[in-house]
Amino acid sequence: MTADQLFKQIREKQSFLCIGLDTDYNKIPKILLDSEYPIFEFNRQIIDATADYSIAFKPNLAFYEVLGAAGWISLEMTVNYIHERYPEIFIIADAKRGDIGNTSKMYAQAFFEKMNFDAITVSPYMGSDSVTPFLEYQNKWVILLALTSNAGADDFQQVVDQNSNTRLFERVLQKSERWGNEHNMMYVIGATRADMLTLVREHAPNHFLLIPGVGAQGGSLADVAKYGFNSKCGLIVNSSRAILYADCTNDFAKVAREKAREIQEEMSQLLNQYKIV
Ligand code: OMP
Repeated sequence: MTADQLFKQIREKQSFLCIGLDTDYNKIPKILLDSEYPIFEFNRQIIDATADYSIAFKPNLAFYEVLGAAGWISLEMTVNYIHERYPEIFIIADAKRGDIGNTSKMYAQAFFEKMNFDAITVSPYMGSDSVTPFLEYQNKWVILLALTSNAGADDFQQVVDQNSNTRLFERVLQKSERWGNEHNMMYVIGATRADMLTLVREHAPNHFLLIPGVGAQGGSLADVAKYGFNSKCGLIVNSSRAILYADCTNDFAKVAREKAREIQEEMSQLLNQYKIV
C-alpha cells in the first residue's frame, strides 16, 4: 500500500485509527471458546464491527505466538480475512523484529511474502543491515521503533549524546533517513510522549508516525494531533485494549464498534479543525 492510498482512506473514513488486535485468550467471551479458532472468531467479529471506522489493524504477535500452532493459524486467517473483505485496510505485524542481515531477510519473507502484511514493526538497535532487508519490498513498510510509550523508553531512547546534544531516538530518526524514506518507512512514537512530537517532526516532517498509547496507556489524542499532524495527516493512532475489551459479554463487538466510532468522531473533528480533510 502507498502513502497516497493511506491518505485517501483517512480522507474517506475521516479517521486515522488503527485497532490493535492484541487478542488475549483469557479475555475473550467464553461463548467463543467453543469455536475451532476462538481467537480468529473474536477478531472476525471485531473487524466486521469496526472496519468502517478504522484504517488499519495491528495484530501483536505475542498474543498469537503464545498459543503455538493454533495462534499462527489464527493470525494467518485474520490477515487473509482482512485482505479479502476490506482490501483498503492497512495491516501491521507488530513483531518488533530485527537481526543480522540474513536473519532479517527471513523475517521479511515471512511477514511480507508468506503472510502478506503491509508493514512490520522493527527494532533499530542492530543497525542498518538488520533493517534494510525489510526495505527491499515495493509498497511494504518498515515501522521503526523510535520513542516508545513505555516507562523504560527513558533507559536508552532519551539518553543525550553530549557531543552532538541529541537524544538516542533522534539519532535513530537521523540515521535511518539514509536507509529508507517517507514511502517505505514510518516511526513508532508513543502517545505518552506527545511533548516530543514537535522535535520528531523537525527530523521527520513527512513520514507517517505510528502512535500507540492512547486509551489504556492514557495518551491524549488531542495533544498527539496538535503536535504530530502534517499536511497529509501523517498519523496512525493505535488503540487495543480500550476497544477490544470495552465489554466482556456477548455484546463485545457492538460495544467495540461504539468505542471505535467515538474515537473516529474525535479524529474527524481534529482533521477538520486542523484543515487536513
Ligand atoms: P493498548 O495499550 O492496549 O492500546 O496497546 C498498545 C499496543 O501498541 C500493544 O500491542 C503494544 O505492544 C504496542 N506498542 C506500545 O504500546 N508502545 C510502543 O511504544 C510501541 C508499540 C507498538 O510497536 O505498537
